[in-house]
Amino acid sequence: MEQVEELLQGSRRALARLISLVENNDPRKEEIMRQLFPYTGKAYLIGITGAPGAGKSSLVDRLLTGMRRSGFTVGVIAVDPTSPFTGGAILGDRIRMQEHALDSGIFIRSMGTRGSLGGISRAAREAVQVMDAFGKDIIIIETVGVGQSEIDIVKAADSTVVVLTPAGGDSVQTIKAGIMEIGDIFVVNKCDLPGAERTVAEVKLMLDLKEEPGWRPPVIPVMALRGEGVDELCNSLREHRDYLQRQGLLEARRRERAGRELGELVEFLVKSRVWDSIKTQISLDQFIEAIALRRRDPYSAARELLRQINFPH
Ligand SMILES: Nc1nc2c(ncn2[C@@H]2O[C@H](COP(=O)(O)OP(=O)(O)O)[C@@H](O)[C@H]2O)c(=O)[nH]1
Ligand SMILES: [Mg+2]
Repeated sequence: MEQVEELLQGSRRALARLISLVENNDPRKEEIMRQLFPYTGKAYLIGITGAPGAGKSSLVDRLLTGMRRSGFTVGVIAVDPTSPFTGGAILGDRIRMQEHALDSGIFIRSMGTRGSLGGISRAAREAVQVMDAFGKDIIIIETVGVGQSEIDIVKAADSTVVVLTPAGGDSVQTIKAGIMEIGDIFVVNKCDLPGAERTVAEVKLMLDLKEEPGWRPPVIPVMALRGEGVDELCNSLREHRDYLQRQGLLEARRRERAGRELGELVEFLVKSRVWDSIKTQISLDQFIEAIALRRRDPYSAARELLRQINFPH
C-alpha cells in the first residue's frame, strides 16, 4: 500500500492518515496492520493514567520537553472519552502543546470515544503500532483511569505511571483498587496544593503493605505546572526500563501482551463474523419474543442460533 510506503519513508501525513484508517476500522486496516507489523516492536511504551484533571496532559507536555532534549522522538496518544473534543483538540488546544506540534520529532494524536467500534483499547493499541512502525522511540499513551477499557490500554504499556493528586481531606484509600495494581511509578501531582506530603506518605505506605519482591514503585511529588519533579520522573522511567530489561521482564511483559492480544483478536473476529452472519441469516424477533415471554431460555436460544449457522456450539 502506497501510504504504508510513505509512512516508512517518514511521512507525517501518511502517519496521520493511517491512524485515522485504523481508528475508523477501515476495510484495509487488516492489510495495513499486516504490512506494518515487521517494523514494530522497537518503541518503548509508557502509559500515563489518572483521574480527569489530575494533570496528565500537563505532565506529558513536560515529559516531551525532557525526552526531546535527550534526543528521543516521541508519539503521544491521548485517549479521553470524557473529553468532548476529538481529533487533536484535547492536547492541541494548549499553547505549549502547539509548540511541540511544530517539532517534527513529536506526533500527538487524540482519541475520543469515536472509532470505538472494536473497542477504544484496540484502536489505541493499533495507533501505537502505526507510530511504532513510523519509528518513534517512545510512545506515551495518556488515558483517563476511569473504566476497564482504560485500564486495558495501560496494560499494554511497558511502564505505567499513575498520576494522583493531593487527597485534601480525603484519604488515599478511596483510590480505585485496580489503579494501584497497575502503577510502576506513582506521581503525586499538584504538590503546591495542601495535603501533598501526606498523600505521598500514604501512597508509600499502601505500596509497602504489598511486600512484593522485585520492583518497588517510587512515589514522586511533582508540580507539572512548573516542571518540578519531572526530572525525577524521567529518571524513574529510565530505572524501571533498565530494571525490566535486566530481569528479562520486558520480554516477559511483551510476550504476555502478545498472548492477550491474540486472544482478544480471535474473540473479536469470531464475535463480529458470527454475529454478522446470524443477523443476516436469521430473523431474531421470534427468539427475542420467546425469551421475553419466558418460553425459551437465552442459553438454548443462543445455541440454536449458532446451530442454524452451522457454527460449533
Ligand atoms: N495547582 C496545580 N495545577 C495543576 C498542576 N498541573 C496541572 N494543573 C492544572 O490542572 C488542570 C488539569 O490539567 P490537565 O493536564 O489537563 O489534566 P488531565 O485531565 O489529567 O490531562 C489544568 O487546569 C492544569 O493547569 C500543578 O502542578 N499544580
Ligand atoms: Mg488530558
